[in-house]
Amino acid sequence: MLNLPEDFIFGGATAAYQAEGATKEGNKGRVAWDTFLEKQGRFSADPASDFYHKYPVDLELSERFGVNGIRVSIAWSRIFPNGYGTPNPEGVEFYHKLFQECRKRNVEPFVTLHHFDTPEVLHSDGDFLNKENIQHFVDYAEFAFKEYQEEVEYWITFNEIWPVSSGQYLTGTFPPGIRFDFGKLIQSMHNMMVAHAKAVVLFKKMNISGEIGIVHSLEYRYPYTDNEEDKKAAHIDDVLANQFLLDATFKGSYSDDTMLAINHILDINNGTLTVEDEDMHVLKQASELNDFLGINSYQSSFIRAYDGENEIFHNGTGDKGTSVFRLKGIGEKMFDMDIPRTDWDWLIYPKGLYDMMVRVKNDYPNYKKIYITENGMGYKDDFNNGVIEDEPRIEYIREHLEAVAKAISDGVNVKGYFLWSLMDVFSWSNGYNKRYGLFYVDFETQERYPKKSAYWFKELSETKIIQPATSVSSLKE
Ligand code: BGP
Repeated sequence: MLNLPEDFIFGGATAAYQAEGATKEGNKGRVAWDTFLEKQGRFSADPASDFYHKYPVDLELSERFGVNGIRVSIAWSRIFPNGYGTPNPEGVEFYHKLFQECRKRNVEPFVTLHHFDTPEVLHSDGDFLNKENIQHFVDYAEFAFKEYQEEVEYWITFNEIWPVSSGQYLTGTFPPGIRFDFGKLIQSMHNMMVAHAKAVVLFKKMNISGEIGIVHSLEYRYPYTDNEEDKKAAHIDDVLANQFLLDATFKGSYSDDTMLAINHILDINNGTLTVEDEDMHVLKQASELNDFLGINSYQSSFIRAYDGENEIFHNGTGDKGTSVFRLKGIGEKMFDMDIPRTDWDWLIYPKGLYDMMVRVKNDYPNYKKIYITENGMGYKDDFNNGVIEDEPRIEYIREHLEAVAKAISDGVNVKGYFLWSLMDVFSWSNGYNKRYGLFYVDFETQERYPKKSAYWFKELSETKIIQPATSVSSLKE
């Protein structure tokens, strides 16, 4: 059996919009998601997990179950309801109380400034396609660094630039719901990286204690077959989702190989990218200043060459086998390999996580350290009188932690793992039936129930030994 290091963080992850609920309380400003979800009418971010009121319960549970780190995000629109201007005292105070509670429970907060929830005023003014909004983000970051410097040691600028930009401009599953606009997609990713870089440079200039990094969703792309077309397709898809952002983060420039693939994608799809000298200057400056990289990883992709028209069907209901993802001149995601997948068609392939960590170490040797900031299994948990036997989730976590332990023994500097999610939360494009938590949330009563995985995680955190699910002797404490 494999071990994890003594000083390892055994964390749980959340995000403001998915956990807090209370979207109309405390003078919070609206976010684009509020309007987007109202129009869809499927579900809303109220009540979510009511973390706005229940955070003391979740942190008490964390402490009791060996969770010694938590990812939370600040809702920008609680602090600045319109994205800029005068701070809202109730919002500012809420996060002071939250961080103090984390300290009280010995749970280290890793705080994200932007987890998909730009204030609506700025979002409808172009979000990060509008360069003025970069400055609003940096001003908000500066306020947060100053205000919470006594309580927060670990800062994350952005959560997942690829998924948020592709949700907005490629798949249309995020507001403003635009599809197949590759120009906007890549421009948004670049501009968000500039915003990240400016915030990092500022943080270091402010000379306050603590560390700063970024979280990328990094999912390995493998060719479907060994033929040259599929290898090329997997490479182009990888550049779009992974390499473009890794280059920006750690090289502070886009390599020729990266730009070849990006220009190919833009040419085929009639898009353009504008990059200014000033942007590249700040990317370069920040590239040596990141204290850590957060990797979010849930699945891997197997890509086959594809030259037909763009076509995407998002499986947002858990009807296994309904996903379609084919991009013109890039590639098509394949699902018919002998690899298990979740009901949402996410391929369970822990080797992909291992390969990605090793790749970061080899290709971006200035990465300093890695936290796995999200990994976990969306599952339709069976609630049986308060007992939730979620063995498939334990198995999923176990296999991925083994990949982490193996990467560590192969020289990758990994310092922690945050399970997505600490407790069940609201899922952006799937609603409430896709559960990930260690703690089951009854969304009507807001009661929490530790799942079998929580007992397993507690043992793991105490022993640092990655055991099979059968090691959990009892579901009662
Ligand atoms: C990541 C996001 C999280 C979370 C997770 C699970 O991309 O950072 O916010 O939602 O994915 O995704 P989903 O809820 O779509 O299953």
